[in-house]
Amino acid sequence: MEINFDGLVGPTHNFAGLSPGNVASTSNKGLVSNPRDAALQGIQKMKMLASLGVPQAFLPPLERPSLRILRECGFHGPDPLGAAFREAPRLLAAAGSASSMWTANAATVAPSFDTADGKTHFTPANLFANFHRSWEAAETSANLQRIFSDPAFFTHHPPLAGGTAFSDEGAANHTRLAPSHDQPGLHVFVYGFSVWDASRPKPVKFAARQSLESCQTIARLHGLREEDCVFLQQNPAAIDAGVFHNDVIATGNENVMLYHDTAWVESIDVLKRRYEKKFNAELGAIEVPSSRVSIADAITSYLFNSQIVTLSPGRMLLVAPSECEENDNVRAFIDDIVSDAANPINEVRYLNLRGSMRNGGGPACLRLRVVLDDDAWRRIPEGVKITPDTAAVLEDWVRRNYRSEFRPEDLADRTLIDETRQMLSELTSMIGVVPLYAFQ
Ligand code: SUG
Repeated sequence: MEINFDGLVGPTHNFAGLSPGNVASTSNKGLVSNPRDAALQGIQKMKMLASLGVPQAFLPPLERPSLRILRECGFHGPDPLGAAFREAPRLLAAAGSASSMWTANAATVAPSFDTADGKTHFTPANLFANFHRSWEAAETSANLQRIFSDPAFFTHHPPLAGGTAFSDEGAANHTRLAPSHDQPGLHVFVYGFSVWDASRPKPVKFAARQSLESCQTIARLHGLREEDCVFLQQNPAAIDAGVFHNDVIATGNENVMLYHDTAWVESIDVLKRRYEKKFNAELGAIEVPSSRVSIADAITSYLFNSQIVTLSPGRMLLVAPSECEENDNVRAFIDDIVSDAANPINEVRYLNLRGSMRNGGGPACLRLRVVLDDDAWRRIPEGVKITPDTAAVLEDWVRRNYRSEFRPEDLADRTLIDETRQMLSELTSMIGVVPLYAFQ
């Protein structure tokens, strides 16, 4: 079964405008955020999916603001937050960003039946493309090892080294296709640039975040067979329009691939052929033409950041952000998908995830997909699994602890360190996975 591990929105969720090439992040810079609402919206999504019988878990937020980051950058004094605010405000914004909530960027995952050693493999994304996100990798890696802790089932690789040449953004640029989740899959890796092949086209306005060579390295490390991997290049013009990850322009589930006609340099035929060859079955390719949904509509609505989830064999649900419902072109296209019996998507639910959306994070950004069998799922700590009880405990914890207003400059507030540490300690004891936080 496929389990969604959603990132819990952290208490310092704010709009610092840190991600060039991510239209929402840059255009909402400086807005006042509401971390409490954003976290509750995320929990609402988890509850909704769990109530439909889709297994659901969560990954805890990283500690932010992080004194470790500030100290590693030379702020050792009694008030590192205040000093960084005065001398290096962008550094403080990075040390305070709640960006670990977008767990589609936490790692790339390969299920046990696809890998050479028969274990589930994880490579945490190094996130080298953005300074504020590059700090996540080490902590995310430690947390994944605590949650997927049994070495008989799980293999953890370190985040890729090698600097920006091996830039990796994790599952946001990776889709696993298969007739059903419980079968060996076809791994679709999407990259934005190649370090070593100068003939590949490049975006001109924004930097591409994922290299071909990082994708190939992950496939090798995970022990995937060559014939089970497809490498597609993101269309550089789409990156320049604001498509900073593949999951902003395409999404797949089992035998379905929903994609915009501007998504890749290669034609969909490449993928169709590979799918057919491996599974002796047809890929359910749903193309969204620019004539119906422009690339600008795709980016503002985040249609392709919807989650497609299997409710029962051959029955899929589209979990779309409410921005899709508000856009006439997008809503009309979704209505057509849902009413077309030729594809298995026969239901849509629109969710309000505005807090995360304003930083360029839709439903699919907020989750890391992990395919596990029952035995492996039993190895996961119960405290991170979403049930009506754990969801109620989490909601209560958020309501009691989160601020309802947060400005980027609030990161300079010296009381924030104790405030976040106290609440994260409480979360750790609720989850029962110790120690999640080093509090250095
Ligand atoms: O990396 N935004 C994130 C959004 C990540 C979305 N993830 C996926 N598409 N899978 C990013 O650009 C903005 C933070 C700020 O500006 O305060 C940010 O990091």
